[in-house]
Amino acid sequence: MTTTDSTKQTLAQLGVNSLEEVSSRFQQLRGVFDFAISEPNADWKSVRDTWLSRKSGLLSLITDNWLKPASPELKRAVGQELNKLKAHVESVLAERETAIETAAEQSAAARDKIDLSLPGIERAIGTRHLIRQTFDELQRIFLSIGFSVVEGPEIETPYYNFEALNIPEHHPARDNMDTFYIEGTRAPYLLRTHTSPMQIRTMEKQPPPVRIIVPGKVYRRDNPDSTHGYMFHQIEGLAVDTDITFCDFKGTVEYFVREFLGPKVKTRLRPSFFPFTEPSAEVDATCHVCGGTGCRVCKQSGWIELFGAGMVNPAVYGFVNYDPERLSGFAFGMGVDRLAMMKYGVPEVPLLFQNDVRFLRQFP
Ligand code: 2U9
Repeated sequence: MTTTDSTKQTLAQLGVNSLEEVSSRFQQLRGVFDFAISEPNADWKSVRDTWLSRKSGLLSLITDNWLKPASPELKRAVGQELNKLKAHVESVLAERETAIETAAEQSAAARDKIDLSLPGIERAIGTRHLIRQTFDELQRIFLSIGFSVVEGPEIETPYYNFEALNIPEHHPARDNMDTFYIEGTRAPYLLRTHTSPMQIRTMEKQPPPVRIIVPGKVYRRDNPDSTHGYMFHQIEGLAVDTDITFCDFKGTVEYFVREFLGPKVKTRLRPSFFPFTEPSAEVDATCHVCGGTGCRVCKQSGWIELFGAGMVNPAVYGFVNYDPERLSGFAFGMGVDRLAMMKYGVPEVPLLFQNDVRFLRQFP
C-alpha cells in the first residue's frame, strides 16, 4: 500500500497507535508531496488538486480517516501534524504559483520590452522561381503589343487537344506527343500536351479579332532526362483578325526576340510543319553564347532554335465556326523551361525542380 493510499484507512486500521508513528506517517506524506512538487515539469495544478481538493484531496482524506476517528490520546497530535502538513503544502504551492506567474509576467514584459529601435530579424525571403520570372517576362512582352492572357484546364478532351487542332485520329503528330490518358472516366480525358486547346475554346466563345497568349503546364509522357520532363511549361499565342499577314507574323516574332534576348540578336525563320499552322516555321535566334560564330551550345551552327510558329491553318477555323475566307492569323508555341534555361544558362531541366536553394538563389 502506498503512502497516499494509507490515507484511506484509519490509524487504527493501520495499526498506528503511538505519537512517534503518527509523526513518521506525516513525515512520509510530506516526503511524497515534496517529491511530487519537485518533479521538473510537475503540473502544480494537479498536485494542488491531489492534495487540496475538498472532496478527494489527500488532506481531506486525512481529516476524515485519520483525524476524526483518531483516538483521544492521538487526536491532538494528528491535528497538529495535519495543520503543519497543510501549511507546508499550501505555502509550497503558493510559492510555485507565484513563481510561475512572475516568470510569465517577466517573459511578457521581456516580450513587450522590445526595443523597436533595434533592427528587425532578417527573414530570408525567397525569390520568384526562374520559370515564374520567365513567364512574367514573356507575358509582359506580349501584353505590351495588345495580347491578353487566358488560362485553361490541364485536363482536356481528345477533341480539344487533337481533333480541333487539325490532328485527326491516327495522325502521326499524336504519337510523338505521348499523352497521359486519365483512366476510369466514362468519356476519354487526357492531360493536355499543349495549351492550344484553350485557343480553340476561346475562339468558340469569342468572335474575332482574337489576340491571346495561353500560359500553363503541359504534360508529355517523356522519360525525364537532362532536357525533358513529363511536365513542362508553355506559352502559346494566337492572333486572328481580318487582315493579318505573314509580315505581321514575322514582325511580331522579331519584336518578341528583340525584347526577350536583346537588340543584337538576329532572327531567322526555318520552314517546318505543324498540323495547326500552314506555313509553319521554327524560329531561330543567333546563339547568345557565341553571337552566331558557332560554339558547343549551338553545335557550331551559330543558331539556337527558340520556338515554333506559323500562320493558322484555315482547317482549324472550321472547328470554331470562323470564316476562313474572311480571317487570317498566326500562332506560336514556346517551351518556357527551355527558354529560361537558354537565357539564364541553366544546363539541365532537373535543376529547375530540385528546389536546391543554392540554385534558386542565383536568380533573385
Ligand atoms: C491554334 C492554332 C495554332 C501553336 C503552335 C507551335 C507552333 C510549337 C511547340 C514549341 C515548343 C510546343 O512547347 S513545345 O514543345 N509548339 O512549335 N505551337 S504553332 O499553334 C496553334 C495553336 C492553336 C488554334
